[in-house]
Amino acid sequence: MPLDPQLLFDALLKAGIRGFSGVPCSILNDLICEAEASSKVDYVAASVEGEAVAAAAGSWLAGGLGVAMMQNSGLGNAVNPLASLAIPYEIPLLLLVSWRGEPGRKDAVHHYPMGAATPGLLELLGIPTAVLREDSNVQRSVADAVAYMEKERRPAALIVPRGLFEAVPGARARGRVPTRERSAEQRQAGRVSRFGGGSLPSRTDVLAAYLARCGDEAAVSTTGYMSREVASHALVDRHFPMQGSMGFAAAIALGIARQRPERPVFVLDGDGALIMRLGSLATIGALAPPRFVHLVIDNATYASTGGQRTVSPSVDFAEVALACGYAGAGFCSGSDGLAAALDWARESLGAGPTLLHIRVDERESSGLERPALTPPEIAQAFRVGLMGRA
Ligand SMILES: Cc1ncc(C[n+]2csc(CCOP(=O)(O)OP(=O)(O)O)c2C)c(N)n1
Repeated sequence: MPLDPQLLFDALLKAGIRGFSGVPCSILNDLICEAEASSKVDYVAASVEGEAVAAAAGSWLAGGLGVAMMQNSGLGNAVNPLASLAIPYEIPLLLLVSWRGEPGRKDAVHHYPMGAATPGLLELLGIPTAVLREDSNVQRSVADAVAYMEKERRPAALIVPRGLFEAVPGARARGRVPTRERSAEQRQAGRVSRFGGGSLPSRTDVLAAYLARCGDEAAVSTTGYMSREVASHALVDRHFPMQGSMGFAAAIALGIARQRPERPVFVLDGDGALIMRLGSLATIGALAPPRFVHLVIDNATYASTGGQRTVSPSVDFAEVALACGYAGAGFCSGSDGLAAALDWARESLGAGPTLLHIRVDERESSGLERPALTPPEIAQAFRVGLMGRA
């Protein structure tokens, strides 16, 4: 006898999970429809499974608890933020993974390789996994997974096979996920604010100007030299200098913003990192967190790995952000305009997500070390700092 999908939704609620995010699978359709429609939870319709993991991590960093839902085909898309963010930073989050291509069951051929690999892949990552079956006590399985997550401060996974849940007839996204089309006026309204003059600043100059204005605010910085430099200021009760999960700084910040919408959140992104996960602009633009400022510090290189060229010179991040629904976007192309650009970005708080693209030169501070604190210490300090603040 198939189970009622409401059982799983209720069990997740009972376990204290409120930050739902995911990429759909037909097996999880009813659950996702319920998450979209329910006012008791928050649902982030992610652009890719790794973004769902990063958003769930952000929920926890802001004092909540999240679940990332995905088809097992997308587990590969989630491995990087699991292996380099959730596990090393000891961030509990639940994975709800459907099981296409389960060995011994008929399915589309392209699902078989991942179907065979799914439990082993999770095991290789050291993520304890339970397979839900028709005779499972769903509430107990969820409660056990969450108890483990909170005790061990690690991710845990539940696998949902095909046919386990009876399909709710006509279940369709009834959505609180914004389905609003942007009006012609809104599409027209977005204009890039331009700042500049003088030579290009360095990343260090930008960071100093940013800290002078916004140093008290919560911020997530991208992997590599950026986070090393942020960490050198030792403001871990408000800055999360992420190492790993390249490209997902904005998705982590989105998870934070959804958990704590009243708090401003800044992202200190890199051009290479943003290009890697450009899809997050669409998610953020659509969900429109009101106090979200996305700074893209663009040196046109992957500086942290030796200065190889990125394709950023041909990418207009500000226009892309506006096209994705950001409320405002700016471009700063010279030191003389830096202060005004950052003031403009700060003043945009409350109006919806804003992206400020700042061109910098390739100068680097010398002797930047990795953060002195361990990843779990950083995550804990940030979480405590954020939870303790109004
Ligand atoms: C998924 C993944 N791919 C590649 C890397 C290696 N890596 C670390 S930092 C970095 C460069 C990031 O470039 P950018 O975002 O432009 O920042 P910059 O280094 O220029 O400050 C790369 C490629 C990684 N950590 N993770």
